[in-house]
Amino acid sequence: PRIVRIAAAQVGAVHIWSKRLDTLKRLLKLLDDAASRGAQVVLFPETTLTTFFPRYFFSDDAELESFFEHGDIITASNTKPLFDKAKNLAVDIILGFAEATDDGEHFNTQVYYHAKFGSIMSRYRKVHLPGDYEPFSDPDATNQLEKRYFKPGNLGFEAFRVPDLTTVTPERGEPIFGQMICNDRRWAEAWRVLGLQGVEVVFCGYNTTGFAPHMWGSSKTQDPKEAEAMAYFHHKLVMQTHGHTNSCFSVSAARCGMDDEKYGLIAGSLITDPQGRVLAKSKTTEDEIIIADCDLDLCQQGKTRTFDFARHRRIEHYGRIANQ
Ligand code: CDT
Repeated sequence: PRIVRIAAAQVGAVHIWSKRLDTLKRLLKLLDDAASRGAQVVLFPETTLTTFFPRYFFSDDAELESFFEHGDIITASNTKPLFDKAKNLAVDIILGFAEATDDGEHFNTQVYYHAKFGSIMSRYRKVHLPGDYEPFSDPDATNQLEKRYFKPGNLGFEAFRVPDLTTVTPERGEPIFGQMICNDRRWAEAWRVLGLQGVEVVFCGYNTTGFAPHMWGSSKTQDPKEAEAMAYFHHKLVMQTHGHTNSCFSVSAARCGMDDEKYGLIAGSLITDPQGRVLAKSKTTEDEIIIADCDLDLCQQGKTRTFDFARHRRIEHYGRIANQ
């Protein structure tokens, strides 16, 4: 077996008025909890450090900018304590945050930090940005202005190998990880691009609204309870299905709970195996660690038999996927 103990750190409500230092303290505690349970890798959610700000329209640029991280994420004052703790505990972390680059671009980003190396091994910028550019005219609507506030990711879906986590055999090598962010998980293309690189674990942080009728359009249910149940169902469905058809584990971490005491985000953080089975699932809508031992050798059945891409794919029929 090639076992890696992986945790997802679910983060409950973060309000627009929450102090960054208070949120950071919660993240440090989650990291301590995960480390005390032997986690080697801990995934934090999408835009972990603030409330999910794309639900608001900001006309003031300075206010909008305050939700973004500037400079080197490892040493910036807002985030340094988290990376320092990861290094001291020798636990790798994956952190989602709103990134402002030195040349003024904005991305919805997630990074893999290798504790022993003390550096970012892989940076991913969200490709599929949901929602709209313009806010809804209805003042009661929940917006999702990701298309306004972020540029689509420009780094692609790059799988990467991570040393020092588990036994390495000559035939398998080091674990192969991949990243995506929230809405990406609903797109088969994102998974398949990682799957084609032999990915063994896909990490995905998310903020998923439990009820947003304006955003969904009128065809979806208008009943809040039913809508929330559907949001949970679809989240689990895509993680199990796409993980299975790409013969990999899936790890997902929710930013959840009732932000600003009125905007509900689903929980449902999840770890699934290549057969689509649930290994761990959150029980609350609050800060919570879920954890599982993931034996990466379990990817082999799918990769060499059922979903052996080299033998079974028929790419002559797939042209439309890339061309339209
Ligand atoms: N953050 C994010 O990408 N949220 C989207 C909501 C889209 S509306 C269904 C998601 O796919 O969960």
